[in-house]
Amino acid sequence: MKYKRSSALFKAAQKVIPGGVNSPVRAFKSVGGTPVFVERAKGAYLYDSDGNKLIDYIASWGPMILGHAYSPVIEAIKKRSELGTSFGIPTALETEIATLALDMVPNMDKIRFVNSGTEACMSAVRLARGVTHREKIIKFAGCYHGHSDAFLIQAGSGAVTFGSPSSPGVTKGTAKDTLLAPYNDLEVVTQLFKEYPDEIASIIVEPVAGNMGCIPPKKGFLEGLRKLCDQHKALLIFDEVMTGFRLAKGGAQELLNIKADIVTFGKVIGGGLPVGAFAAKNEIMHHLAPDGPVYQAGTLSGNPLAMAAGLAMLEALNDDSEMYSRLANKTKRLHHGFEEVLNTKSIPYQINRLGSMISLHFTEAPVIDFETAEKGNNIRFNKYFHGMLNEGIYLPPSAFESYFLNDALSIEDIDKTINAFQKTIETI
Ligand code: KE4
Repeated sequence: MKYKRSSALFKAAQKVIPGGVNSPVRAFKSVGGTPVFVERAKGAYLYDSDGNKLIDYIASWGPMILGHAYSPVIEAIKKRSELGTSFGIPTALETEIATLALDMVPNMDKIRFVNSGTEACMSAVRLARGVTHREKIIKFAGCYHGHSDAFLIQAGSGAVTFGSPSSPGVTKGTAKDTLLAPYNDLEVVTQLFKEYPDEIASIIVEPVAGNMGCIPPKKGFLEGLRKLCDQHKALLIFDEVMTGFRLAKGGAQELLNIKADIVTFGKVIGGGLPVGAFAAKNEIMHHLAPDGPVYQAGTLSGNPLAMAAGLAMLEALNDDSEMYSRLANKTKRLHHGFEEVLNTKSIPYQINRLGSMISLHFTEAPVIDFETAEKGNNIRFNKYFHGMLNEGIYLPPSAFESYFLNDALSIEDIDKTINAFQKTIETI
């Protein structure tokens, strides 16, 4: 498929926007080639600027779980916009969506809305530090919690890995307070608590990792983190920006039956508009301004349009108890279809899947953390990505991303995707 118009649009964008995009992954740097520009989308389909119709497997990186331009959300936005788009004054609507979200998610008493997943995670860490009066946090290599300085830290050297900035502009002072451990590795976490007794405010973790491809937690991993936090009086933050309202109504806490102390949200909770949120029990949330001293604020936090979109989305999810099993079954069908194709070839591969999150890795060994994810054959992945795009399938443009299925995908769409894979596999 030629991408003449997208290339022209990309050139124009590069003149006025850094890298031509407002978020780096969209620039196709990791898979090469020219990024596709999209004109519109409806249901499971994207319509790009070159007139191609593509089956979408990123769903805007998660939010479009019921498909694009989902009518109840569109109607809610239209209706609300006529009442004014932003006030900076409380509205009853914020209480409505907060109440519904807290009904759907277990174990939380209060929720604060912000404008992105980054803001939610950044605020959650500040809250944990404010509550515990401790400064260090533990995160896991390959987990992504947004672009706040404390998270842009890569593993240093040595078994007990010290953080070092993974981006210019992040100071060594910041990095020293972020400790790294490999995902699914309780040993290193245990050792970090020994190395830094009473200094660790919290562990922040993606309960199901989605930023190294999809990596489910090993049996006992999250339970182990829960135990270590209880032992050392640190707070366990579940970053559910991806998994929240996607894996189940109550997210990973419900599906995996583990209680976090603070949970962050994004993506689905905003129905496609900019919304993040973080939630906790009263005894933690009462530390947050204006009740308590931990400061956090935002001009557009609780924005009525975004709240209207999010509320319509959550209402739809709350009313359709079959949705999650339906979506998980579609993901399973895709998984088995890919496996059937791959088993006719001698290409090493791993497929990781949980609920409607899935990823394909061209590698021999099981993908259980960032190190094993990095062993994937990227050249092969890039050929796979472009091959599928040429067949009209839009996958995440990076081997280190989860696919996000949406409920507008039909069985026919899934089977078309499997057929596209059958053709593509011959070329890689
Ligand atoms: P945002 O600030 O992008 O809304 O959320 C940051 C974030 C936090 N936590 C998790 C687990 C996340 O996956 C994200 C953002 N996800 C990426 C996709 N891997 C967003 C895509 C992008 O950066 O453009």
